[in-house]
Amino acid sequence: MADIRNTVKRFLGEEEIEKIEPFGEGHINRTYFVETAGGKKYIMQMINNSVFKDVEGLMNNICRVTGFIEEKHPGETKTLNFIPADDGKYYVIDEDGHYFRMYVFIDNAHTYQVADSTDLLEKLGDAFGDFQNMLLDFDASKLVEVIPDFHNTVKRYEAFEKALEENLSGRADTAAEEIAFVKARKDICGTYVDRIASGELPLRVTHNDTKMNNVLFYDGSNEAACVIDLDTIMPGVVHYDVGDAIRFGTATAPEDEQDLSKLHFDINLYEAFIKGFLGQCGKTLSKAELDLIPFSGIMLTFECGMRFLTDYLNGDTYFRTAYAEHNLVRTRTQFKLVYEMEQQLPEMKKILEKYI
Ligand code: ADP
Ligand code: GN1
Ligand code: MG
Repeated sequence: MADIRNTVKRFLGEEEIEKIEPFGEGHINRTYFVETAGGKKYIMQMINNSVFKDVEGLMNNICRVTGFIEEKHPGETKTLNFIPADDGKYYVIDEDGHYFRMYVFIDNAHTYQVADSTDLLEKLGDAFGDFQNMLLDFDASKLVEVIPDFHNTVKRYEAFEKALEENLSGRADTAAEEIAFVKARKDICGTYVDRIASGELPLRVTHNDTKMNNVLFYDGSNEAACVIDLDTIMPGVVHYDVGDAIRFGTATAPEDEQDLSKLHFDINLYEAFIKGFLGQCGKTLSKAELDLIPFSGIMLTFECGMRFLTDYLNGDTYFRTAYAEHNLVRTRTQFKLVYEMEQQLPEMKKILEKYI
């Protein structure tokens, strides 16, 4: 097995390493915190190569985007700062064939798994709105589509149907209610995909994984420092980013809460997010885009739940799980949120009007 210290060396040369330890809670990559004897701090990540097949393309995307932001805001910590390896590339392949990258650790900052206030959600909206603004004039044709059809909900539905038919895990009968929940919503899957195809909704540069724990907030002031986890930056509609942020940020309990009585969609958190987000980039959005913002939370939460369920049916081959029912537990939280958002859609629309 490859020695992780040798991988660190490829980035940091002969600097003496004090600490290398696992970090963070992501479902896809493996994250390590690295500290040198001189007190310099870094994040090193093992990139999940079965999810991200084209690591070269992925790192090119990230370096282009971070370079673009850094050029606009030099020295402001508005984005991540990647470290080149000894061969000048921004990733390293170790002896076991694993891909790694490294970037500067942002000190005195933290992430949230669950929101503790509307103030936080407004700041979250602000951070993602600002991210959208910074990339408005970025040439999307320079980006490779790292995971094709990532938020193509119609294709995600097809993948669900295939998983159900194959039932590789043999667990379909333990998820009958969740399967029925998905089937009853087949007709919503085309909401965004169809309008992209017709040209009604424009493609922008989107982050596509706007969970609240992908924004760092400074300790003390609690101001947003920067948006992280840049793997899935690709062309997309604004609703992917708004919807996924609503999915995660407006929930009153974590994504894998087992006690569903603790979990609700909190419309006050939704309002705060919309206020922050539209305050930043509302003026750049068309009427067609704005009209479909309230529904985006439903769509992205449904899609995510369907992906968890698909993975459960396939036998947990995509998302990292800690126990056998983990993906089913995640599915249930998502579908409870979808249900509550559906009930409150008219209210969500009214709130949007307030901030246009
Ligand atoms: P994953 O794809 O596994 O979600 P992330 O890139 O989101 O990986 O990183 C995982 C966690 O590591 C984040 O939620 C955050 O807490 C922490 N983290 C990542 N990058 C930095 C950084 N530059 N500075 C400080 N903490 C970071
Ligand atoms: C994954 O890597 P992480 O944990 O930030 C997933 C997202 C899901 C999310 C659900 C590349 O994100 O799409 O919304 O889990 N990322 C990928 O928590 O599939
Ligand atoms: Mg993350």
